[in-house]
Amino acid sequence: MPAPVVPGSLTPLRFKCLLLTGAAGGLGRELRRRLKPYCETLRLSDLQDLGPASDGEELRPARLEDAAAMRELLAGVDAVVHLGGYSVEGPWEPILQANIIGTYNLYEAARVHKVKRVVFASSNHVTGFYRQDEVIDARMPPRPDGLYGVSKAFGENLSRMYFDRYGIETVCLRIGSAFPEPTDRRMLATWLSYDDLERLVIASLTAPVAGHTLIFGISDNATRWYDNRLATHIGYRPQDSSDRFRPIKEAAQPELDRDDPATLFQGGAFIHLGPFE
Ligand code: NAI
Ligand code: 15L
Repeated sequence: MPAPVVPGSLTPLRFKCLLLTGAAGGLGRELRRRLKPYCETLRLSDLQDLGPASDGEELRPARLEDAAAMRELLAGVDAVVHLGGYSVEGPWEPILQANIIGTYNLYEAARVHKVKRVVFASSNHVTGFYRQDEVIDARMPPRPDGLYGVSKAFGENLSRMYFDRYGIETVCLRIGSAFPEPTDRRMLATWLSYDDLERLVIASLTAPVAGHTLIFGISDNATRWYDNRLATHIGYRPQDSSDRFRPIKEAAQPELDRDDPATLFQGGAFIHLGPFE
């Protein structure tokens, strides 16, 4: 096992004001403590309670679908890590509000305030209908496995337009499964450790030239469905691997049902979810 990352040790302090959206969520809570050492002010936003502010933190509750609030939120920000949004397959309306209207509001505010770079939390579900026996790269067309995946594909395309028209750089992280450890056999391929998440976000924030880049967010897992060679300019080197969990996960789930599409497609169980209306 590699030595754990000491937060703040990957690069010298870089940002006067870094905005983290979705800061009350699972990954937001993790990145909150990990990103603080890299900035003078870490501005935290969510619609849920963010708890008390620590030194150097600024709490700014906001709903992504509130354009005026987003306009205020991005004032004075150097860069954004955009995690906020509806984070699983679900009904159309909240996905529309948070992931489509909300992401548009974020980029419009970024344009107005001349923010230079965004790290956007996209998802493996943009390409969830590729099969598990295919290895895909960022040039292959999206094949979303549901409305959630479509909304993340929208964010990827929207951010490309904001780069081409206005020069706002975005690194879209097609995150696999970022959890403390893999919870099932599928995650042996999709797992991203929290330390590697920090490495990926810091590399994306600090790469000298990021342009508009799609990168798959996974650890150095032996089994993987994603080829990141088109994104080596970002300089992300995963150091964890799901391999140490393999024996226990395979023992817990020895048989896979080959007739179940969730076993065949990369999106796993998401492909069964819905419709919700
Ligand atoms: P999460 O659901 O725990 O956190 C999302 C946060 O966004 C929540 O705190 C929620 O309150 C906030 N949010 C939702 N709707 C909002 C709105 N309308 N206005 C303001 N805030 C709103 O999700 P998690 O796991 O922390 O994921 C973070 C991001 O990464 C999400 O965008 C998710 O889609 C993406 N992602 C996460 C993966 C993972 O394995 N955890 C995998 C792939 C993508
Ligand atoms: C995602 O996009 C979700 O946000 C996360 O909760 C996991 O379900 C992950 O994908 C996954 O595919 O494991």
